[in-house]
Amino acid sequence: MNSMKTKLVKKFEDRSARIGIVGIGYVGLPLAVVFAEAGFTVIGVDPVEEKVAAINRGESYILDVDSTRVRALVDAGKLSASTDYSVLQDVDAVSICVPTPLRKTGDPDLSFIVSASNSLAPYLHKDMVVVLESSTYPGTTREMVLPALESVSGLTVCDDFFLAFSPERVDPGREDWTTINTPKVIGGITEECGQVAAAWYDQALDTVVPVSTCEVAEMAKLLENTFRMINIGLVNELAIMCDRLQVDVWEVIDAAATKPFGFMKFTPGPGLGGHCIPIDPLYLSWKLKSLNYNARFIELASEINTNMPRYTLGKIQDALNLAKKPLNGSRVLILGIAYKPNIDDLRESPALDVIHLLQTKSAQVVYHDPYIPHLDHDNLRMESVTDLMAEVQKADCVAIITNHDDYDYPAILEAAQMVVDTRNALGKAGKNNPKVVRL
Ligand code: SAJ
Repeated sequence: MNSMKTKLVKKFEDRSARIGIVGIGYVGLPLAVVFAEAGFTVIGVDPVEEKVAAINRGESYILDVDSTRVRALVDAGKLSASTDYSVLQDVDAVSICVPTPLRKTGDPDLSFIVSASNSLAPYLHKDMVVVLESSTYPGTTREMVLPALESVSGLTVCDDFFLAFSPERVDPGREDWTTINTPKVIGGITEECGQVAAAWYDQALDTVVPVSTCEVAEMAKLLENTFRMINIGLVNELAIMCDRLQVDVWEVIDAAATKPFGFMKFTPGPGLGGHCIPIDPLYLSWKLKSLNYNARFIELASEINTNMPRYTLGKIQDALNLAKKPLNGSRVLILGIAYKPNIDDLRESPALDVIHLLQTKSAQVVYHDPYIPHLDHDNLRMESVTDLMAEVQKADCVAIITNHDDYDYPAILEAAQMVVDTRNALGKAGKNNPKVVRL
C-alpha cells in the first residue's frame, strides 16, 4: 500500500480525517450526519444559504434526518456547513452529492457535477480522496470529473489523490433501509482509488461493496433503476392488454405474485414519477446513443410510461361517458398529486400531466393532497381543496392518482358520483362497480 494510501486510511481509522460533503440535500445531509455520528468532523458545502444556515442552527430540512441529531452534532462541533468551497482545502475526503436531472430536451444535465468539480478543483490537495455519488452514465467520473480536478490542481490521480464513484441508494421516507444499513457499491478510477474510498466508507456504513472500476459502480446504479422503470413499463402495458382482453389486471398481478421465486411484483399506475426512476435510465440510453447503440427496452418502456397519463385521461372520459357527461365542463377531483404515496415530493409526478391534459379538454380540475396544500409547479398554480368529502360529492368524477394511506376509500366510494381508480386503492369494492372505472 503506498504511503499516501496508508496515511489516509489511518486517518479514517482514527477519525482524524476531516470530511467534506458537497450538496447537503436528501443524499448529502444523511451522509454528513452518518459520518459525523461515526466520529468524523464533517463540513457540508452547499450554494443555498438557507440550508447552510439551518444546519448551523442545528436544524434539519430533510424528512429522514431528525433535527435532534443535527443539533447534537453541531453542538459537539462535529458538523457545520458553509457556502464557501474554500473550506474544502482543509478536508481529507470529499463526497459529491449533487442533482443529475434531465434538460428540457431530455438530455442529461451534468451542470451540477461540472460546477461541483470545478469549484472543488482549486482546493484539491495531495492525500485527498473524492467520491462522486450522483447517479450518472458510465464514464462520467473518468471522463468529466477526473479531468476537471487534474487540470486545475495540476495533481495526478492515484499519485496525489484518489477518485471513486459510489451510487446513492437513498429512498426518502424509507425507514427499513437507511444510509447506514443499505449496502454501498464503490468503484475507483484505479483499484487503489476504490480501496481508499472503501476504507473511508467502511468506517461509517454497515456494508461496503468494492467493485473493480467507477464504470462498474456507475452502471450498477443505472441497472437498478432501469430494471425498475422497465418492469413498471411492462405492467403498465399489461394493464392496457388486460383492458383489451377484459381481464382484471390487478387480479392477474396478485395471482402471478404468489409465485415464490422468479417473479417480482410491480403495479400499473397513471405514469412514472420521481427524480430517479424516470430519469436515470435516460442517462444510460443517451450515453449509448453517443456510441451508436439504441437502448430499445429503455426507449419502449419510457414511451409506455410517458403515455400513461393520457391513458388515464381516457379512463376519466370513459367514467364521465358512463354518466352521460362530456369532459368539457365536468368537475374532476384529483386525489393525491405527489409522485408516490405518503410523501410530499412532486418531481415528475404523473398527476401534473393528468391535470394538464384535463385542462386542455376544458374540464374543471381541482385536487386534494394532504401532503401538498399548495401546488405551484410545472406551470400549475392551485390549492388543495379543504373540505374533501364535500368536494368528492361535488365532483362529476373523482380520480385516485396517488393512493395516500390517509384516505378513507370506502367513504370516498360511497360519496362519489364516479371514481377512476388508477391504483386499485378501492380493492375489490371497485371491481364490477358501476360507479368505478379501474386502470
Ligand atoms: N411505480 C409504479 N409501479 C410500481 C412501482 C412504482 O407505477 O410498481 C411508480 C410510482 O408511483 C412512482 C414511480 O414509479 O411514480 C417511482 O416509484 P419508486 O417506488 O421507484 O420510488 P422512487 O422514485 O422513490 O425510487 C426510489 C429509488 N431509490 C433510489 O434510487 C436510491 C429506487 O431505486 C427504489 O427501488 C425505490 O425508491 C423504492 O424501492 O422505494
